Amino acid sequence: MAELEGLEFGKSDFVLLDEVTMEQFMENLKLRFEKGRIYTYIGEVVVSVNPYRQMDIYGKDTIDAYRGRELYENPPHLYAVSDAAYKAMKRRAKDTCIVISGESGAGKTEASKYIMQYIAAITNPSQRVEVESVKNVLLKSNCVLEAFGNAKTNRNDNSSRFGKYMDINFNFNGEPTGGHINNYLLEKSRVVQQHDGERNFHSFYQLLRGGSDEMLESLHLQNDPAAYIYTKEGTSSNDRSSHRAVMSALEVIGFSPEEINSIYQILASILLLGDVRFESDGESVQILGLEAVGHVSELTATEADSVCKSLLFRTVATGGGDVIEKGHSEQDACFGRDAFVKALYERLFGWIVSRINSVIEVKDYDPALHGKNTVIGVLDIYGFEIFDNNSFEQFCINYCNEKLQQLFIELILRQEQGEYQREGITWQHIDYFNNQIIVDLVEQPHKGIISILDEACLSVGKVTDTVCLESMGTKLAQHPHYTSRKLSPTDKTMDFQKHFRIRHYAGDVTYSIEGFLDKNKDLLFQDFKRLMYNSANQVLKEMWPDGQLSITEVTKRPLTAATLFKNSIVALVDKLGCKEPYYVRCIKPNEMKSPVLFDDARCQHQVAYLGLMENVMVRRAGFAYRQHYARVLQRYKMTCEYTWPNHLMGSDREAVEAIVTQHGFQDDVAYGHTKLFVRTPRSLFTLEQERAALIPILVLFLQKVWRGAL
Ligand code: AD9
Ligand code: MG
Repeated sequence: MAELEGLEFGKSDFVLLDEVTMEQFMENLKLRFEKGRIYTYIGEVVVSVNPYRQMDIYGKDTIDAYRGRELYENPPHLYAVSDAAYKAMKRRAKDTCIVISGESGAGKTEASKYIMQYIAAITNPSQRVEVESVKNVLLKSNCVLEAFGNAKTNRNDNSSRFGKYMDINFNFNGEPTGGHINNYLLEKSRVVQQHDGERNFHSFYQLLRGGSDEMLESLHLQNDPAAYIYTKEGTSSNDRSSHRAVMSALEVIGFSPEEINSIYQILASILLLGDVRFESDGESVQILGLEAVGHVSELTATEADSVCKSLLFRTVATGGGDVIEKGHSEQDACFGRDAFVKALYERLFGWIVSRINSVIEVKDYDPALHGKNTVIGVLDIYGFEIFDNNSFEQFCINYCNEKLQQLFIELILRQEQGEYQREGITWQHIDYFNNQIIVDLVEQPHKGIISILDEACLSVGKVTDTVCLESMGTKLAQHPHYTSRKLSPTDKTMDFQKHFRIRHYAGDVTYSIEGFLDKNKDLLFQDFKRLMYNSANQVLKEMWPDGQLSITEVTKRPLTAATLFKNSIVALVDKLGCKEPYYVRCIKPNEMKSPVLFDDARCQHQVAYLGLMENVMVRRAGFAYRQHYARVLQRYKMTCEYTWPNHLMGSDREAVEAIVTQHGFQDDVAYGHTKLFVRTPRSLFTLEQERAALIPILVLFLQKVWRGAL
């Protein structure tokens, strides 16, 4: 529980609400937001409301105030949980993680950056060069990953279009020695298509607006995003300065000039490929825009003929073991080109991440010599998404949020239960919605949606999206969280041919099945892979190791996109599950990016689906407040005649018992082995009020002592 601030700022911990009702919760959240208090606790969980304005709460003074302090000694802040995670890691050699969740635009990425800045600021006081360099790379990596992985969406001008989990490694001294970044499901479809009012990834505009004339000329580009199909939507005023920042970050991280050049050659190739068109004369298909193809071949260090061939033909193995070249239809050629540029971008992004990892990887660490290598993980992953049109990407993202919610429930309950057991106090059960049933709906082998999708993708005959939807409708008819129009014929908002709906923990989402199978298959013609593998550019070649297989060697079907994603999320959850978790739950106050507007209905919805009420209830089930005896004594000893000015009891626990008894709330507490547990906040307020009333008297008394009046 946080240090009690003045009540004009509301309650700094939701467990201190007089009653746990939605009304009181919202009243407190709103009051604090209006008073500029954007952080509030639920026990050790930080609830954060996006202020949409620069707050003067992240400077050096604030960092110093939180450094090494306990959670309740200062007003709620991200720095306090960062410090708690750091202390747990340093003092108890625990691996910890900070999980940041909330919907798009709620402030997750900003929070993750403040957390990293805090950790960087409090470590390596002796300024050791190797440690400084690791910290520098960790901080600079944000700038690069945001350039390549973020984009303007209708919800957030700087929306992360990938999930990120970063481990920071520490040596026995608590100094960062390295790290590792995992990235999840980059939204690569954005490269070829964006919703109205949205943009492509920042990197393209930064290059076109910020690249020097010389650079653009060598890349065969014009300095105008509107000239390219992929970037014709909007520019932003800071693209130019961001380009410089990214270039310098790449250098600091350790990318060589050749590597940096290759990155921009790939971006340019993508932009140029976007403008390539195809035309059919009824018999064969031709490329319109051969000049662009020539530039692409130069930029990718491949033969122009081979580029053309990969765009127009695919090599297939016949049943008899022969290899033939089959010409594309116009439609196939477009599909192939789109798949190719998406894969180029995705592999570029993956390569950048692995290149950063190779720089910050912990090398030569010998636990026998250096002690245990501990880790703090920071998770900043896309929040729950409900759009007007929800597709495969939203399905994956929302599944991921179900998994994280499941982990939250498990860890928070497990932690709570663990604490009661350790302290020898009886645990009381609390009812909460367990979303395991929805997780199962998506991921269960043979029965879940992912299995049904995979089955449709792997079947020999041509299964369409609609047929797959039909099959889902039949197999999942009984599931309480699944609806299709067939099951709910009167529902006019759903199209029987197209839609299915999942009742997620965060609300109902109607998905359009269109494109699900293609996105799940994620087919890329082998010819493109071989083309890239045969590039004379080593960087490019390195990104396409699977291009070395000849067509007759490619026998195994690759795993589908949904299964790959599921596997990576299951691995992530396992990783988080064995660490001590800290949570930051972000709330977006309004849709207008306004610093003054608190949209009650929107906020209440988020509070409900983030399970914050349940969180408060679990935290209070039994006991709202718990604290070590020594701390309780220190804070409240002045309120009891047996403990002030000096306690004459045997132990701290006995002294605390005396305080509790004097104030008459002995029926409201339990005595753990090391901590006092208080059931209702009211008891604590009695103590606080008494303490507050005594302080002026005490100050007067001390002033008199100083003046020698006594
Ligand atoms: V998404 O799921 O990646 O689309 P996030 O990451 O939750 O989303 P982000 O951190 O990018 O949201 O925050 C959105 C915007 O809100 C930022 O660009 C800032 O303009 C603003 N923001 C968020 N947190 C803060 C803050 N602590 N102080 C000031 C903030 N502004
Ligand atoms: Mg983000």
